[in-house]
Amino acid sequence: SVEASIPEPQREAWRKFSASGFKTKEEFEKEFVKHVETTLARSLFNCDELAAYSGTALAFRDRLVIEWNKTQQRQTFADQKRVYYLSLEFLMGRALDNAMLNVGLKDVAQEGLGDLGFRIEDVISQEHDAALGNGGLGRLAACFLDSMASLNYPAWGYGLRYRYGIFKQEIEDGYQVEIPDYWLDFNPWEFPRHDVTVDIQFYGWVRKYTDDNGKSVSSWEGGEIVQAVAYDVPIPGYRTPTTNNLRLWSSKAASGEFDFSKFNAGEYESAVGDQQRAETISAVLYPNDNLDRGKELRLKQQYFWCAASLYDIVRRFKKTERAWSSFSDQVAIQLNDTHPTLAIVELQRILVDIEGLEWEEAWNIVTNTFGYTNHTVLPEALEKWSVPLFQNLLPRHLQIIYDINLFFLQSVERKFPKDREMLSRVSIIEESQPQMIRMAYLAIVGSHKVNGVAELHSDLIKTTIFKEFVKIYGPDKFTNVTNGITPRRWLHQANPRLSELIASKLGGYDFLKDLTLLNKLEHFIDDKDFKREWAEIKYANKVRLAQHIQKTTSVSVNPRALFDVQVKRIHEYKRQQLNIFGVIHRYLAIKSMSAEERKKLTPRVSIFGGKAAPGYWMAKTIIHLINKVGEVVNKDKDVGDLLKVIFLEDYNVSKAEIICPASDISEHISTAGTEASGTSNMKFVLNGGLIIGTCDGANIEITRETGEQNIFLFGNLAEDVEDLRHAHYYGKHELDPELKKVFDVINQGMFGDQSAFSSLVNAIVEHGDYYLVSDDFRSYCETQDLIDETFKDQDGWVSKCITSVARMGFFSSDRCIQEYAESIWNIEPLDVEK
Ligand code: B1H
Ligand code: IMP
Repeated sequence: SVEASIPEPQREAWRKFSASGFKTKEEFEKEFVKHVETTLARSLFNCDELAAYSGTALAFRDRLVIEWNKTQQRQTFADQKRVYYLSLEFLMGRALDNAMLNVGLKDVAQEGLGDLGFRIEDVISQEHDAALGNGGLGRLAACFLDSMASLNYPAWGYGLRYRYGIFKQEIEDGYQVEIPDYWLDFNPWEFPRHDVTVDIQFYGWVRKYTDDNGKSVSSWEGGEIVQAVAYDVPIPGYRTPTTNNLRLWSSKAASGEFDFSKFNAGEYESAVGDQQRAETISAVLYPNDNLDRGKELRLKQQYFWCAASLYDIVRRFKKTERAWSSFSDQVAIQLNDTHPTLAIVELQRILVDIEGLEWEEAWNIVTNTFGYTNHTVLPEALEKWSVPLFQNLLPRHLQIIYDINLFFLQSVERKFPKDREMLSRVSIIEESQPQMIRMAYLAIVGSHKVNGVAELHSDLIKTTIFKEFVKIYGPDKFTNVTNGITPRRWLHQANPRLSELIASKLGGYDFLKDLTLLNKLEHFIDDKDFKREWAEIKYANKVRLAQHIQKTTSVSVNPRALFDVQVKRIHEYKRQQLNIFGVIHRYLAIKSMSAEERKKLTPRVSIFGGKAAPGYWMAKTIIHLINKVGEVVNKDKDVGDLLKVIFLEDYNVSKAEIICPASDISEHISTAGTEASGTSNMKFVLNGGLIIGTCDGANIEITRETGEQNIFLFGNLAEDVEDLRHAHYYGKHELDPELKKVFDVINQGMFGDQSAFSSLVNAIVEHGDYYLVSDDFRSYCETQDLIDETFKDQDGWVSKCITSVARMGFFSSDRCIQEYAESIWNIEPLDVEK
């Protein structure tokens, strides 16, 4: 082994000076000052809060790096199976607070920073969010990394190092404006590995020939080369030495590609142009949530990242000198949606074309290695790539896909000899003009397990989009792993006071490692002091959000009012339009109330936040309407504190950490059967808020766990959606009369030029109301009235919140990762005590 080859004296010298991290306040201060003075070349006299952030981050980074190196060595020595999580999105948010809490030195840093003249909250809030994702799917990947490290699984994340993450949102005149998110100016959390590079090929052609042994071989030749450079990000587990690695690939022109002949010929600009074209691949995250647009650059991103990751994984496997047949005993690869499906094809290509394995043997290895997670049933989000585009960019991969499809269809034919139609229904190639490659089908065929992300969703994929595949493979290939969230970030970090109160009752913070321990909180349901403190913490969190609202929107809201929050990507299926129409309905009701009636009404603050994809006009119109309603309502003296409407700009992970602890009610109101899971629903309940929601995604399991009396469910069921849409289509649905009144005032110009909102209204009145807003409007409004009534009994309300939190243990991403580990990856945690 490598170790044995290093002589003892050398090892001794290394051991002697091997770095060790700070533990005390003084040691922290020493590290901080050292970094500010030498790494940043600043001094006491120009150390502003940003410099203080940098100094603190660098001090903590050193600590992480020490454990990170040891973890990687430990995992290499242990030589057991690893899991690789391939995701085009990792929505990490800030790293410093998380690092401090996970290594257990936040108190030390707080005191140290105090000595040096800084408040830790101000220092923490200097950090720019790492926003390499759109929404739930990307944040799920980040929670999974936290859980895999906290549970000591040997796990790597692989992604792309976008220069620009999801855009920053500003609101101008009520409209969304997108600002580029350049986040890499100072990023102490990444380590460039200029020595870890992979050349990635595009375009070119396939040459077929017979080798010396008479074997027919395909070789991919010509085309362009772009270089992938690794950037590594340490992922610390909570109170464990395990610090895993997230490897992000950045693109640059391959060394041979900067064409010096062009340069010498005076074509400086075109030489630089080549350079820039290569860098474009990892330049920007596609800002679409639940939408596939089929752009060539996106396909390039996907192949670039899959090929670089596969090369790295195969290289690491080859160091073990095992037989190929043991590949899937050493390697599990999880595909976060279909975005990395090319990894399946790339592994098959490596094994067959480069390593010379027989097709069958290679394909066995491939299918035993991969697992595929589906995150959506929305047709517009199911990835398809046009065959001509693919043929041009990845000619050899297209051939391999054709072969995979051929062998697959042959096996289907053997199984269903009489059903010719079946073949075209399940073919990986859709016979359209042009032909399209169905990536979800390819992912199913190339994996040993396929899972959905909540029970309803996993049932739906088996009975709708993938039902033919259940017939072919049997039901066991399809399984459910309900999503989860990390309680470290979403309780302990976001809501430190609640976490502390819980710890005081449960006798410590073990619940952060085993969230089911929360169930002991039910013993305190009649404890008056406990409930009072609970309510005080919620109030303090609402005050903090109210201050943020005041600062960013100049609107004052009363923290005693009911805070009603809907923050998530803006999408018609998530139905922010239902919410804002409900707000208008409430506004009209208030305007027509007597003074007596007004006194009885529960004051409410309706808070919205979320980004619209830049090209999604309907979503942008919804944002516009929310803002215009806010302008009218918030300045209406007649209404005062009874109703306020707020749109929070630029919703992101760090803002979610302020918003989630401050809600009384949050809205998860998607058309039944459309939201695969949702994860913010879990975050809000874990922070002591209740939910208004449809019977969709994880709402159903939250109800199962917390009890029907603790959640406000409304609306039609998934099983009825098809019939309802049908009724709309044949004009058999009458617009809800209360909703009609809302449309009337919009059309009369109550919120400004009505033509700005006509598409939104017409989608419901004239174009079939695909998302069933009218069908659910009445039960939505009635349920909101019930919430008003329930909120009046504050003691009863707090009881519901405590009971719900006590029953949220199931939704830890630790539980979720353990399910993946046992039922899909077949991996064990690594003993870190040895
Ligand atoms: C989810 C996406 C998604 N599902 C395509 N699908 C994308 C699809 O850039 N693209 O092309 C980006 C994202 N995102 C979400 O995943 C679901 O809508 C949520 O319900 C779910 O909670 C989340 C995590 O499973
Ligand atoms: P890789 O698996 O070769 O990518 O290496 C990842 C990390 O594992 C390295 O940065 C080292 O910290 C560690 N590592 C790699 N090879 C060895 C080894 O032979 N012995 C111990 N640790 C190793």
